[in-house]
Amino acid sequence: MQYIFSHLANLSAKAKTVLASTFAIIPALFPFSALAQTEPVAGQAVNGQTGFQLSVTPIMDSIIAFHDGVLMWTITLIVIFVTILLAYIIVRYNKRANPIASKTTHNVLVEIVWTVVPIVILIVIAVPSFGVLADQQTIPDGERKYLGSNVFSFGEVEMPAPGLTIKATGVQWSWDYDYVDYDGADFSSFMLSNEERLAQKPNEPRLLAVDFDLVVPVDTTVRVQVTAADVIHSFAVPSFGIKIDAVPGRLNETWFNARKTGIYYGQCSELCGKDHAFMPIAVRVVSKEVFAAWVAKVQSDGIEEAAAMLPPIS
Ligand SMILES: [Cu+2]
Repeated sequence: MQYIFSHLANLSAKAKTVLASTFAIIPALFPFSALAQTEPVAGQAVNGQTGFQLSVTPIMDSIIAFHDGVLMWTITLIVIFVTILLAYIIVRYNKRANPIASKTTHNVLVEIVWTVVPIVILIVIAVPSFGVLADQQTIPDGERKYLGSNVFSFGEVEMPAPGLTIKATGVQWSWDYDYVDYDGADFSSFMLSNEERLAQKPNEPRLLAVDFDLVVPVDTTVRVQVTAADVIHSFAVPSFGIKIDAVPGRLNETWFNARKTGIYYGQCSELCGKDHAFMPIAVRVVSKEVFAAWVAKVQSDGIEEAAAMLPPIS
């Protein structure tokens, strides 16, 4: 009996060492870029995707550059360092290898190092992070420059002042869009049920396709004023890098400038009730000419006629 127990203890000590060293080499064998096996696309998630959707705005460029560049390297190095430290302590200072424990309780140098190093790490993360946040919060005036994918620059991407303002109102369970510069151009956007989707928009994804898309022109700064009619919702489109709360009685502002035509989906991102998952946002980015024709059609003939003039998504 005694023999079995000591054998088991021995085995578990060995297993611990093996486990610890395995965990230590995993990050080295699989750099994070190799973990993403599915190529991301812009506008919607694809099966098996682990990273972000592709970016089509300078804000999302800066979010991706900050995440993949500064953050990922920082946390990967910390994980590797802590894992190696842990493995070393398990091997070197277990009861068998180190039967008489040291009585050391304080070490001034070590204590200073483990206080100062995390502060330095936080500052390195905070500086570009605040820059990215400030970009998101500041509507372009035509003069301010934006970080784009160089989060350590002081701004190198020029952005025109808003050419279009849209008011988006979160409603249980739709988004109401109002093109405030165009009289009469306002409509509600509801998710299509699966039957409706298969009948009307078979090439668009389930739970994301809506009856009437939010149509905007390409290469134009769009100011989005966001509010809600009932409870708190949140207006978010991942490929644009925007996510802002829609609060009743309050007007929040965000902006985007999409550089590529196409359709970009988002979802309500604040738990707002039973159909929270079923109030998607579909933004259709079209050429400036198509937008001008579309918005004129909305004003003259209504949203249904205008939606019919846009080619179906292939
Ligand atoms: Cu909602």
